[in-house]
Amino acid sequence: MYPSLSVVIPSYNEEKRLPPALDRVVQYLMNGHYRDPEIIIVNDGSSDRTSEVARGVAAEFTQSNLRIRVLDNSGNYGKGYSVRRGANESTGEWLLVSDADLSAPIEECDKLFTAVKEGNFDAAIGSRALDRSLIGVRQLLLREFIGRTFNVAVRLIAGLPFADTQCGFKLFSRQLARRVFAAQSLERFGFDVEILYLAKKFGFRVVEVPIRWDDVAGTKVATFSGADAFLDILRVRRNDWLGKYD
Ligand SMILES: Nc1nc2c(ncn2[C@@H]2O[C@H](COP(=O)(O)OP(=O)(O)OP(=O)(O)O)[C@@H](O)[C@H]2O)c(=O)[nH]1
Ligand SMILES: [Mg+2]
Repeated sequence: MYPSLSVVIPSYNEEKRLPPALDRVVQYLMNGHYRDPEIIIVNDGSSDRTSEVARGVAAEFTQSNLRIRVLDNSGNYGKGYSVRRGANESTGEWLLVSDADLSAPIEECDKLFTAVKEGNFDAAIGSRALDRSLIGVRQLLLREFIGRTFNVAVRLIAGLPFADTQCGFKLFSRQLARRVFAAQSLERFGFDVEILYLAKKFGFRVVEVPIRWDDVAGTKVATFSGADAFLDILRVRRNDWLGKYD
């Protein structure tokens, strides 16, 4: 029996990048081999027409077996908040969290599934760092440098074994998602680190998988939020010391 899959897409001011991305995700799920496919777009207080364009696409599929739902946050609460909300409201046995720009082509989801199946893992996370020959369009050098530095900090401070925790393309089992998102406290860009830290703490098995990736112009991440993510690594350690995850 094929697994059921929910795709969660956190979206902040994505009126331009979301429609072509949704087209591709819809194609993938309609031609694919998943039972009960579902797409959940979490609109995080966008000031543009993200919600309207997403609802427009959803309306085209009300008669099909593909469910498309749009959740509107009442304000801009963060990517971490939005992913948690989408995860909690999704129903699939498996959950793919994907950025709205589809820098990781949706077809790479096959690779994540192959990896979890072969090794009996609870999650597979897409990685830009394991095989850089798979990167087509690279990020600006400064961005890439900050990303690498961030991941060194994650390894040193949070003790995680991964080369890239921040890639917006991750597959979680329902069991892992239920447990980990319930314990999540960080709601902005450091949440990936917390999720992976909690997964490890709770004994789940996570595999990092090299994927194809192309930078797409139009970033929604301000430099300041990037800096705050560094503090998030420390917050994870502090929370654990304080016993907040027990
Ligand atoms: N919910 C929510 N999502 C956000 C916010 N800012 C960005 N996002 C989403 O997070 C995802 C990643 O944002 P991007 O702008 O693609 O980030 P990026 O700068 O390209 O970062 P990389 O793709 O890792 O290089 C997209 O789906 C955004 O819509 C936010 O404040 N809230
Ligand atoms: Mg991006």
